[in-house]
Amino acid sequence: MSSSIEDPTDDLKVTPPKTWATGLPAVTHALEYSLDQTSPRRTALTLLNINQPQGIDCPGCAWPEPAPGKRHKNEYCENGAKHINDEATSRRVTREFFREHTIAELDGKSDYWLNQQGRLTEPMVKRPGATHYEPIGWDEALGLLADELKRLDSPDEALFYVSGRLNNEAAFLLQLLARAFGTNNLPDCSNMCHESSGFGLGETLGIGKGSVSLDDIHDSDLIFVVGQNPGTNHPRMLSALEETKRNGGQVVAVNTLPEAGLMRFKHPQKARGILGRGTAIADQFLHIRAGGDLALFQALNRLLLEAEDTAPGTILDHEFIRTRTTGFADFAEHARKVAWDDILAATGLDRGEIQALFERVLASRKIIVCWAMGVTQHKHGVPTIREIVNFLMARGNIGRPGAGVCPVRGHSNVQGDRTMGVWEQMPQSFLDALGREFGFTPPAHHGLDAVNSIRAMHEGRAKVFLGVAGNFVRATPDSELTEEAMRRCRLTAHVSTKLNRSHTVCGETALILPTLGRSDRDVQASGEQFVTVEDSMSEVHASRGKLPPASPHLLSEVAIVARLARAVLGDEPSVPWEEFEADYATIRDRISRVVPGFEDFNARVAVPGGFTLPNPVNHGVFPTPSGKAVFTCNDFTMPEIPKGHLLLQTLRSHDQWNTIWYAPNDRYRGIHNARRVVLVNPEDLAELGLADRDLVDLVSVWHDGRERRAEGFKVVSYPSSRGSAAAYYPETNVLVPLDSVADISNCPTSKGVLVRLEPSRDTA
Ligand SMILES: Nc1nc2c(c(=O)[nH]1)N[C@H]1C(S)=C(S)[C@@H](COP(=O)(O)OP(=O)(O)OC[C@H]3O[C@@H](n4cnc5c(=O)[nH]c(N)nc54)[C@H](O)[C@@H]3O)O[C@H]1N2
Ligand SMILES: Nc1nc2c(c(=O)[nH]1)N[C@H]1C(S)=C(S)[C@@H](COP(=O)(O)OP(=O)(O)OC[C@H]3O[C@@H](n4cnc5c(=O)[nH]c(N)nc54)[C@H](O)[C@@H]3O)O[C@H]1N2
Ligand code: SF4
Ligand SMILES: [Mo]
Repeated sequence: MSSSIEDPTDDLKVTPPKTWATGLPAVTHALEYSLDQTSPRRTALTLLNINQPQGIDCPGCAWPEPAPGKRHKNEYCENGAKHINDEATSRRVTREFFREHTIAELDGKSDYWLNQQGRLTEPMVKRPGATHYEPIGWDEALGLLADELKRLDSPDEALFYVSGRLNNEAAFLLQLLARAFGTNNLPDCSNMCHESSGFGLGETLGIGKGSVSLDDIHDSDLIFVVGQNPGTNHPRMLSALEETKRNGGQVVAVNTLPEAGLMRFKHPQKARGILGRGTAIADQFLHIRAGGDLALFQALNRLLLEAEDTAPGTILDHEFIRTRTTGFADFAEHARKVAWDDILAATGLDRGEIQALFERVLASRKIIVCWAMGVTQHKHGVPTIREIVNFLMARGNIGRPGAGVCPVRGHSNVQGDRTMGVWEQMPQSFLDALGREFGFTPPAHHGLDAVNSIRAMHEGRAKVFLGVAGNFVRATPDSELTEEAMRRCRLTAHVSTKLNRSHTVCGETALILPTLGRSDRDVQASGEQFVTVEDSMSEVHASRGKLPPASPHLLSEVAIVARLARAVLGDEPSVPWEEFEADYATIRDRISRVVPGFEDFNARVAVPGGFTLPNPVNHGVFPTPSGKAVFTCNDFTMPEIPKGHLLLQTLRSHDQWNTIWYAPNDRYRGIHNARRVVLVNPEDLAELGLADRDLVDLVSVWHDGRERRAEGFKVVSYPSSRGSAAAYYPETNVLVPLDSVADISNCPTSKGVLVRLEPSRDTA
C-alpha cells in the first residue's frame, strides 16, 4: 500500500468480501503505510508509545484500553498505527508550497492529495481577493481573527466548531472562550455522529453516555453489535469480543452488510491470530434491511411481553421495573400492538431468525447492546435507541455487571469534548458552575449545532467560523450548499495538523493555524505538558506526545485558544489565560471545580491508566426529572423506498479516517483501487436493469427542487440487504440534503439517503 504524493489511478478490482478480519495482512499494511510516511525510527517511537500508560493516546477511535496491568506491549490495531503515522509523517507543507499553488488549484485536488502533502508548518493567511495563502505571524493571525470577532454585531454571528480529536484541556478553554465572548454556538462532529445516542439515552436513562466497562463486555452473556463495523472502525473491540466468547458469551451482529470483522477475527498480536483460523465472532448474523432496527427491537419487546404472559413472573425483571422505572404500563400496551407483517417488511428477516434471536435473549442473564452510525444516522435513530433501552430495561439489563448500553464512539476524545462543555445545549447547571468559577454570566439561550450553523452561514446570520480540529466542509452534508455557506463568511479559520478541503473552501479572509498533534512533544513555560482524554467507556487518562514537533513554528491547541482568548477578551484577572498556557495543570484545577466527576483531577489522572467517571445509572440512580428510568412508546416506522429507488448509506472504507482516505482500498469488502463505487444487491440490480460495473450517477431524491448528483460511480454487485446501497463518505456527502435529519437529534441522515441510479453523464 505505497502512498505516493500523487493520486492513485482509478482501476477498480473486486475480490470476494473477506470473511475474517485482521491477522498478518493487517500488521503488514499498517507498517507499509507507516514506513512510507516516515522513518523506521519515528514509526517505532509512535508504535512503542501508543496506548501505553505513560504514552500517547491513540488518535484513532474511542475504544478503551484494558487496565494498565492487562495491556499488551502492542496495544494498537492496524488502523491506529496507520493513523498515528499519518500524523507523524516526515512530509511537510511549507510557505513555498503555498506560493507554488493557488487556492483554486488546491481546491481541484483530491482529499487524498491534500492530506498526503504532510504536516502544516506555519500560520498562513488568505487576504480578501487573494489567490494564494501567504505566511503570517502568530500575533498578527490571532489579532486578525480577534478583530473580526469583535466587529460582529452579535456574538451569535460567530461559530466555534470542534472535532473529537481535541483534548479536554483545549476543549474546556474553547467553550469558555465562546461563552465568555457571549455565544453557545459550539457545533461539533458529535452533532453528525452520536447525537441520536445522546438524546435517546438522555431522555430515558438521564445520561447520554454508555453504561458499560470493558470488563462488562468480557463478562456478558450476549452482546448485540448493531449498525457498526468494528473490524474497520474499532478494531480492538474484536479482541474484547473474542474474550467474551472465550468466557462463554455470545455475539449477534445486526447489519445491512455482512462485515468481515463481524464474521471471523484473527488476533494480530498473538501467534494464534497470525497463523490460525481465528475466532468466529458472530453466533448469529441478522442481515437486516436499512432502517429496520427499530422494528427488530419492537419485535423482541413484543415477544418478551408475550412470553411473560405465558409464564408469569419468569421473563421480566419486575423488581427493576417497579422500583427503578416509569412508563412500563403504557409501553407494554403499545409494544403488544406492533404487527408482524410490519416487522417482517421493515427488517427483511424471517420469523424463524427473529425467534432464534429471541431464544438467545431468553437464555441470557446479562445483555449488552452496542451500536454506532448504522443506528444514529437514520431519521428514526432516537426512537430506535429508546426502543433498545426498553428492551434492556424489561429484563433489568441496565446498571448491573455484564449488561447495559454501549454506544461505541468515534473520535478518540469526542465524549470528553462533550463532558468539557462543547455542546450548543449544555444544561443550565453546567453554565452556572462555569459562570461561578470565572465570574461571568454565560448566555443561556441554546447555540447552533452543525446543521443550523450551515443554515446560518448560508443566510448571512453567521459570519466568522473557527474550526478547531476536523474538516467541517467535508464532514457536513449537502456539500455544494455547505461550500456556498463557507464562502459567504467574512472569515474562516482552522486549527489543523494537515491540509484539507476546509482550507481550500474558505471565507473572504482565511487562516490556517497549524498545531501540535497528539504524537508531538508539548513544552510550555512550566515544562513538558500532557493532555487528557475520555474514551467511550468514560475512562479519563493522560496522553503525552513523544516526537519532536513537526515544525518549530507550531503552537499547541491550548496555546492557540488561550492567546486568541486574550486577544478577544483582553486580560481579565478572573481568567488567567497566560497561566493556563504555561501550565495545563492549572486548567485541570478549574475543570475539577466546574465539571462533575472531576474532583481532584490532577491527582487522579497522575495514576497510570487514569480514572473512570462515575455513571449514576450503575448505582441505580437515573438523573431524569422523575429520578427514574423511562420506558417510552415509539411508533413503528420504516424508511419508504419507492420502486426504482434505493436507500443509500454513506460509510467508511477500511483505508480512511473520516474525511481523509489513505488508500483507495477497502480490503475486507474486497474493493481495490477505487472509491467511486456503489455496492448494490444483485437482485436489486436485476430489477433496476443494471449490471455489475455499469457506470452510474447517484441522484438524491428530495423535495426542495435542488439537484443533488454524484457522478461516475461503478456499480458493484454485493450482498447489501435488499433495497439498500452503500457508497463511501465524503464523496457522497453532496447527496445528503441539509434538511434530511434525524428527528429530535438533528443528526444528518447519512445512512438513509433516498437515491436513484442513472446512467452516468460522466463520460470520462
Ligand atoms: N479506521 C477508521 N476508524 C474509525 C473511523 C474511520 O473513519 N476510520 N471513524 C471513527 C468515527 S468518527 C466513528 S463515528 C466510528 C464509526 O463507526 P461505524 O458506525 O462502524 O462506521 P460506518 O462506516 O459509518 O459504518 C456503519 C455500519 O452500519 C451498517 N449499517 C448501515 N445502515 C444500517 C442499518 O440501517 N441497520 C444496521 N443494523 N446496520 C446498518 C453499515 O453496513 C456499517 O457496517 O468509527 C470511528 N473509527
Ligand atoms: N456522509 C457522511 N458524513 C459524515 C459521516 C458519515 O458516516 N457519512 N460521519 C460523521 C461523523 S461520525 C463524524 S465524527 C464527522 C467527522 O468530522 P471531522 O471530525 O470534522 O473530520 P475528520 O476527517 O476527522 O477531520 C480531519 C482533519 O482533522 C485535523 N486534525 C487531525 N488531527 C488533529 C489534531 O490533533 N489537532 C487538530 N487541531 N487537528 C487535527 C486534520 O487537519 C485533518 O485534516 O463526519 C461526519 N460526516
Ligand atoms: S481500536 Fe481505536 S483506539 Fe484502539 S488502536 Fe485501534 S484505532 Fe486506536
Ligand atoms: Mo464520528
